[in-house]
Amino acid sequence: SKPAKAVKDVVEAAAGKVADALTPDVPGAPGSVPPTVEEPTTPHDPLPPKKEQGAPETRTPTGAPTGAPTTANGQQGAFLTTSQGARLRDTDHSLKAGPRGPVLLQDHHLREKITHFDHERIPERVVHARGAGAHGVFEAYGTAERVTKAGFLAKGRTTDVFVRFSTVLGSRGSADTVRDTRGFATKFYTDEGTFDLVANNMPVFFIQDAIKFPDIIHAGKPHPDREIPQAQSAHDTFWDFVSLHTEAQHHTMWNMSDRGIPRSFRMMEGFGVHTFRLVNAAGETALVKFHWKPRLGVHSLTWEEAQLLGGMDPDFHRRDLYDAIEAGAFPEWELGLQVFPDVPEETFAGIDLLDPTKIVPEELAPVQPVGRLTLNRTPTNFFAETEQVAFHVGHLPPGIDVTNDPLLQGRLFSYVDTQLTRLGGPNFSQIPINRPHAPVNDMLRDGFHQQAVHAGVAPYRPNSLDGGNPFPAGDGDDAFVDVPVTVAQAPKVRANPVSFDDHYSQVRLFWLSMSPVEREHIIRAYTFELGKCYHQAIRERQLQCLANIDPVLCAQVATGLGLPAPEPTVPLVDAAPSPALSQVGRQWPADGRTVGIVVDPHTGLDDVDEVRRAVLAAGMVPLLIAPHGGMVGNLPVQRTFATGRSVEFDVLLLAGAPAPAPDAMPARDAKAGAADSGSVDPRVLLLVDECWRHAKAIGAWGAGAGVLRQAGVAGTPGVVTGDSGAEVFTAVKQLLTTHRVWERFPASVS
Ligand code: HDD
Repeated sequence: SKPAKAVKDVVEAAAGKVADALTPDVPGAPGSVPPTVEEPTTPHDPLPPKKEQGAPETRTPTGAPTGAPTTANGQQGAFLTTSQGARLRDTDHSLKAGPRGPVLLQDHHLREKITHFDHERIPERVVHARGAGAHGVFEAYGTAERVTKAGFLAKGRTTDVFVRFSTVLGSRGSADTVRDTRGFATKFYTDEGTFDLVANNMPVFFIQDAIKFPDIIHAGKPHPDREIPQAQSAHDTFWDFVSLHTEAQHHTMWNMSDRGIPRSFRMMEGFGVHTFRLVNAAGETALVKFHWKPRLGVHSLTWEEAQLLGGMDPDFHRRDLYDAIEAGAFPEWELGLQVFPDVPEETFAGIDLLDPTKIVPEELAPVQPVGRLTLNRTPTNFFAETEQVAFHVGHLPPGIDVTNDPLLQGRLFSYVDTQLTRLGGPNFSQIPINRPHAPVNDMLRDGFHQQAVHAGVAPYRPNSLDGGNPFPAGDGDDAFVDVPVTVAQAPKVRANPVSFDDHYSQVRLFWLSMSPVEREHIIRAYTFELGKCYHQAIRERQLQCLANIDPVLCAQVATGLGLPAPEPTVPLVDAAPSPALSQVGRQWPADGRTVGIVVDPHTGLDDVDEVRRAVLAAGMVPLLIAPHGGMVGNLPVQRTFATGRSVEFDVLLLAGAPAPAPDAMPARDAKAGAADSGSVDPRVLLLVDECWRHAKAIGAWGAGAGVLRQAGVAGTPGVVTGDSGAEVFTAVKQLLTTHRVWERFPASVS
């Protein structure tokens, strides 16, 4: 893991940058710079791109840059031009026969501008349409050298990466915080060819054979008649499918768990799901599963927060990722490997390694760290990079190969195929974000959107006309290795191995590995989702699946639905729980969290600046919440009672007890006729109430402590008071290491 000093440096850098970002340029404010407003009328060259904005260079077959201009910066010179570079005087008026006359067909600028606009959209991804990307770097520890010859995993090697996170079901404009699996796709631009690790935040998949992929996606997407619901699994077709294809029950349970509603992309694990085959320099092979482990730990939203955020900030995860990177709080993950001997049965501890609905518990095969990923740069242009990036599970460097997992085999076909429609032809690898950083010398030619000007006359092998170029790599030339596994002589069948028939034992393992509070969340999620189904038969069929997982789970969901709980139809097998599956009970770094500080402009401001600085020094982001915008004392206000809602804070601090403002909503207590109603702004009471319900730490000092009493939460677990802001923040910081204060809600299931 990261050396302590490096962590400190990052945190300090983050603190400095956040502080800078939060200091407004208010004339007269201490340290402010008077604004220089320039009218945008004087021609000047466009702002230079940030130095890191350049696309990977176009390279010659020998790897030397061609000197061709990068296409990342499509803005050159000071003047507006046509697409052909002719300068334009006017782009606001079409060419007409007199000011009141009809528009002339000869207006080539008008036609070019509108035609291009008409074709700006491309088809969204058929799955994973909603996403957010970031650039970064991967540094290898060298610990994988024993099992793979992949150069990017050699000790000390650093490799540029681009990562795209996504939801699966929703359209491109859907909300970030829906209950769904998250994609976690990483493009490693290695100097031996691109490696795409196209992963999810869950280690298992709904189906065992790629031939069912269109079916599960048709079932999960909105109903074909009305195209609702958007980005939801809480509907009949989804539950119809997963209750009929019981292999889906394991992945479904992950979705119903807190993993389905991550707090942040920065706080998600990633899993390559399939077993891959590695080969080392000596030609020895091993089977592996890839894991991403976030430095900040795995944390989730509560379901109510996720729902509120869907309306209040549908871009919550995207914003969180970009804000963190731009504040210098770079998200980090370790890449880890679970390594298994490459035995002919392709099993480990009795678990079939080719079955993508099964995990190997980390307690049986520890995840061994092999390198660190740091995301340190946001994209310059969403469309050019995040939208056009094209991942493919078949983009593999020497040292990594596939296995016969039937889900992986189908994916090997689908990922190139889908880009042909989405990116309009076979040359998508030439789009800047997709260009390999290794020299490319293929014999692929022509096609839509060809960017390369291929020289020579003989794109075939062998040839005598181009001097024999290009040449196949020989031994010692670091070529890709197709591991020569023996393919069994077997009859052609449409069938799965018998071991694939076990659909329940690992779902039960997951359930048994959850803490009581996580089990409660799972019960509520199933009850909510099935409660949204219209068809009684589907609810009953899914209850039968739950009965085959656990009687308590089934009984509680059945009670919520008002249906009888069925008896299991398969024996319930008790496996030893896997603590690694639970998110609760461990402590994690708390940096990168958002701290809301409620201030009263009239009193209690003395401590606030000190607390704000302590928050920054802890690598967290303080947001001051006040009745009005602008400044309170000499401090900038980031949220008002009108613009701020509890869901954007991980913790709430109360430095004061602001009285109701004229624009406040009616007080709850006023309705109830409570004696002390009206002394605190009801929006502050709502903030406290929601933070409390969402199990967030709350701290107060001075007049703030009175707010806790009025909100009825004083003295409850995770609600801290003290003599000074510094003392309270220290206690709250400690609470944040476990992310939530679940002790507030004694669990009813064990
Ligand atoms: Fe897939 C996109 C992950 C099974 C077919 N998939 C896609 C993305 C991720 C995954 C993260 C988004 C990539 C991006 O950000 O551009 N998919 C997975 C995982 C799977 C999986 C972890 C199982 C272990 N996928 C899967 C199957 C098929 C596909 C079985 C088809 C047979 N997936 C696609 C696709 C997509 C895609 C249609 C849509 C957009 C794209 O590829 O580029 O080809």
